[in-house]
Amino acid sequence: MSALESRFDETIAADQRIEPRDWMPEAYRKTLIRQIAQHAHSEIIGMQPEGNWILRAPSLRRKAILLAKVQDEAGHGMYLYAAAETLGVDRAELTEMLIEGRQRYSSIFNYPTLSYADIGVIGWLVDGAAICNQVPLCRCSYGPYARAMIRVCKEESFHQRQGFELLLAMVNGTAAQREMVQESTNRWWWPSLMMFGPPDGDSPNTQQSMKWNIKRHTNDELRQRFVDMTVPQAAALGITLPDPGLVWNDERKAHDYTEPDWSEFKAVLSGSGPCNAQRVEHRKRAHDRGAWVREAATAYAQKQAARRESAA
Ligand code: BYC
Repeated sequence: MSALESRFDETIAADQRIEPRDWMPEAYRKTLIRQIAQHAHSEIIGMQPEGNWILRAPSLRRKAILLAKVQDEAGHGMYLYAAAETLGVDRAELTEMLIEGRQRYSSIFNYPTLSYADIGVIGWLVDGAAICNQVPLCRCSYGPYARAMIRVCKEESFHQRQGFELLLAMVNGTAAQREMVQESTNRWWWPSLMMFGPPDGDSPNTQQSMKWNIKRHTNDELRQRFVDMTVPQAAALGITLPDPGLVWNDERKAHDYTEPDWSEFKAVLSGSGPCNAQRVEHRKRAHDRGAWVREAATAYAQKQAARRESAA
């Protein structure tokens, strides 16, 4: 083993951070690029289902909150692309890979938003699941990713609270509004459980990622944490989670729950979810329409650089 490899192993064993200029095994770099890029793409694609409701928000207050949230997601995507760039990849290259289907984004964003209750339920369940998954990533061994996660998690907590607050207003409204919240919860519950990834036995990356201190918990551990956290919140809303198998297990001191339909998860990952084609097409269209902005910014930067050079 080389001195560089030993230093890397010692840093990981001491639970310290790897920084961009440190030597790292190629497989560690690749795993991080895969996960961080997928995470960045999720933030960017995740703007679509919620953005769909900005023009139809029921009040100015709701519109301002939703606009701020969607803008935050864009910011998260930017921090994460910047973190990925410290590993030697280029943001333009990552965007190409997303558009060409060579990199993934979270399965959850391939489901449609059908009512305004979905905005609340996404905040509550989807951001709630994201927080559960991402708080441990603040302790990830790769410095730039861990630091990006600290800020992202703070903003996600606000997102979760705004979702819950919207739902509280709806469940205290009319019977029709309560029904909207229940119907939306019924649709988003199972895809939210799938966000944590396949069951541990079918997760090819978990073991190695945990050895490298990239992941701190397995997919099933985090899913369980999410279920346990969500049950009392559903009770506070007076909403039923759509799983008759969801019961407290006093021996395990945790809830038993029914596994989501993993064949649906596989289908969504392989491109046949309800909105896969629409999401990628929309991203491609927005990227193509932004070409002139990128060209103008590059031309401006080149001109400034030439000016500085001739002044020197
Ligand atoms: N969707 O070995 P595994 C958000 C893939 S929240 C799609 O367990 P790993 C937001 C996985 O990539 C969402 N693909 O993988 C919230 C692998 O395929 P590849 C974003 C999934 O990496 C609100 C294969 O399945 N959060 O952004 O150890 C508003 C086997 O899985 C999914 C993150 O990305 C999935 N749900 O663990 C707006 C968090 N699950 O790559 C935005 C960071 C698994 O080998 N990521 N796959 O072809 C992680 O924590 C981990 O990457 C995962 C998966 C837990 C997701």
